[in-house]
Amino acid sequence: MKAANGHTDAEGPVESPPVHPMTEYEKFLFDLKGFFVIPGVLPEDEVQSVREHVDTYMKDPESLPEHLRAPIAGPAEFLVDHPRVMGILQEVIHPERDRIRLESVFVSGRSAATTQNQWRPHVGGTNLDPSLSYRFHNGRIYSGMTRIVWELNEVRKGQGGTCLVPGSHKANLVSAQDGTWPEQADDPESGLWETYGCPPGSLVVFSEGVRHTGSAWTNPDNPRRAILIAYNHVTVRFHEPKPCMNPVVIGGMAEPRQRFFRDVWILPNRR
Ligand SMILES: O=C(O)CCC(=O)C(=O)O
Repeated sequence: MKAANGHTDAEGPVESPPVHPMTEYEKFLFDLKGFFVIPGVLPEDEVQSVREHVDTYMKDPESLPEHLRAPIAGPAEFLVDHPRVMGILQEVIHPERDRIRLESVFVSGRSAATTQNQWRPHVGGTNLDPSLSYRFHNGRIYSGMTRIVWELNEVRKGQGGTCLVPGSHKANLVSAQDGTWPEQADDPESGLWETYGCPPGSLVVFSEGVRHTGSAWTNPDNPRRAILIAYNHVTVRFHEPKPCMNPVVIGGMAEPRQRFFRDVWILPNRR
């Protein structure tokens, strides 16, 4: 028998932990715009311990035991399958947790002192590549690569958060895939770009198919500290594996979380 929300393996059904379901309004926003923000998901104590870990990882990774040398290890490991994230991914990628992979992670640490040109718009337009596709079929969303951003510091609107073109994951007449995305639309002043402000511990969710870019961090009071995680359907992979997500780090995680880093296949050998 198969668990409602889980998978079946040699040891029998594996129950998935409970998730916090995505709301109907969040689904509406994700379909309409390709992204949405949930302010203040993490309480202050969690933000603080994750931020401390990320700061150490950025500044002095060698001081961490080898299995904790990754942005989502140790005190940040719980982010891998945070119930708020799983509620979203199980709605937009696949209802079964085992059909979801975590394929890439990095830290964005831009600041007013060090920021360089971050304006590098990419993706956008209906995309048929499986990893960047966004489709709606038979009443449900099928999102390929889906980006989860944990903003650990305050983001002031227009001062360095991710910028996105709402609805661009579904644009029909132009596509970044075939090089027809208009240059005019990429101008930061084109009026097409949207961004956000949010308190520490907020969650930004977007389809990687949305045209998006980083932007210069101009807030002098705090740098950006964000963990950007890419999830995808288990049958596809877009990113080359990150060196930080190596067997030592993955092996240090709780077993159910290790499953997010399985190889890219579903069907086991039967003969
Ligand atoms: O750093 C950012 O705000 C944007 C990140 C980005 O471009 C991406 O996730 O592909």
